[in-house]
Amino acid sequence: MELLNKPIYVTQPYLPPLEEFIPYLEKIWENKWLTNNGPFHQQLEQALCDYLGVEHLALFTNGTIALVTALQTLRITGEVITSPFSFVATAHSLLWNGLAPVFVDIDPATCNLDPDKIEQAITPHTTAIMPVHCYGTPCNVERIQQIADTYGLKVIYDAAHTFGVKYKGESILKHGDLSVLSFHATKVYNTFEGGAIVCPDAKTKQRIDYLKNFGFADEVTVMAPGINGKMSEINAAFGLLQLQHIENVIKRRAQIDTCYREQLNGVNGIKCLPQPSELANYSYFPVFIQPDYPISRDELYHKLKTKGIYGRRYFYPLISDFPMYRGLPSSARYNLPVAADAAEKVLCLPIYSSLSESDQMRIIECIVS
Ligand code: T4K
Repeated sequence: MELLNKPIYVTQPYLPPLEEFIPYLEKIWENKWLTNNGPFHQQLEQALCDYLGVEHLALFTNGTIALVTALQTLRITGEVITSPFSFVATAHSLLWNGLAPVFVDIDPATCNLDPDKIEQAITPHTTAIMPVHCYGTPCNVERIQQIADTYGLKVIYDAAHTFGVKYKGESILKHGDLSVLSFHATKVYNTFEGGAIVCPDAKTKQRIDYLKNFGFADEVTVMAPGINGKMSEINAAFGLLQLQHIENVIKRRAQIDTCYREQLNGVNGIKCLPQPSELANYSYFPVFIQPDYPISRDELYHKLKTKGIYGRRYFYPLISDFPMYRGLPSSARYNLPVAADAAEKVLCLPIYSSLSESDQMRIIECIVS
């Protein structure tokens, strides 16, 4: 018997019917090729380029190692401007490379880096900007590129939330020098663990491929101190299967997004981000709890929890408040008022393709009542 009111998490991974995965496993068993650029890995790289509409894509074991490698690919040094309103992996990828994060405040309308505040953070040591397309909402890519061009900076987008998102009719992943995706279990498109770097040319792709394979260019040549960032055949095979279902997954997420917007529209003290105007992926549904809502954000978070509804405060605390970052001059509260306000008010509501209508109504009732 199914338990009444089983927990509702902020997300649940989409899993295709198990029997659809068996033929992939049989093939792996038959090939005895488990990792290191195997046949499924090669197929998935091509299939993702086709699906996403990008030229070159290198698969990774996860998004964090992909971010670390992206910075090494472009030989970034010194200071990197980034967002404090993100998952901690964004800034950790800088520390893993011995780089200094410089946090810049966000735009309240998007939760992305505020382009108006980037220039004042640039110093002679700045070499790159690492913006985040937070919740899958595209950054102001034109303004960011303009600033990067003016100051000779590289742009690496943390595009972990941005699978399949289009901007002005084209993949958002085409902007900047590199974009990094995450295929973690909690993402719209998942390979259990996984990630990728999207790059514009074959030469860069080759450097990325060396770097993710210990730096090996051939059996006896090591070009750089690379890491082991390779995706296995099991993950790649699962990725191929997931791609067959992705349209339906995103369609269902869109319905859930619409339902939240309709039902929460006009509820005092609940603010949503604007509805995305172009092809979105509905990866998160953040709401911002305002002072005129009857209880605080944390009280609502706990109230939902007592009913088995596990929303998440993405992204609270701010990255700049974690111990390894809070001593940085750019982490000062007065430098990041908008991000600090968002972190205090945000609550991401459950959104995933298998969320039932009745469970969504339970969530909404709990917020409205
Ligand atoms: N940049 C950005 C902007 C990111 O958001 C992320 C990852 C990265 C970089 C790094 O990419 P990866 O290296 O992860 O590929 C989760 C994810 O672990 C993380 O991937 C993600 N961002 C972040 C926003 O969320 P947690 O600590 O909140 O995950 P966890 O384990 O608490 O899971 C959340 C809920 O999901 C659970 O309450 C239940 C559900 N869940 C989770 C897993 C793992 C499942 O139902 N099944 C599962 O297998 O970080």
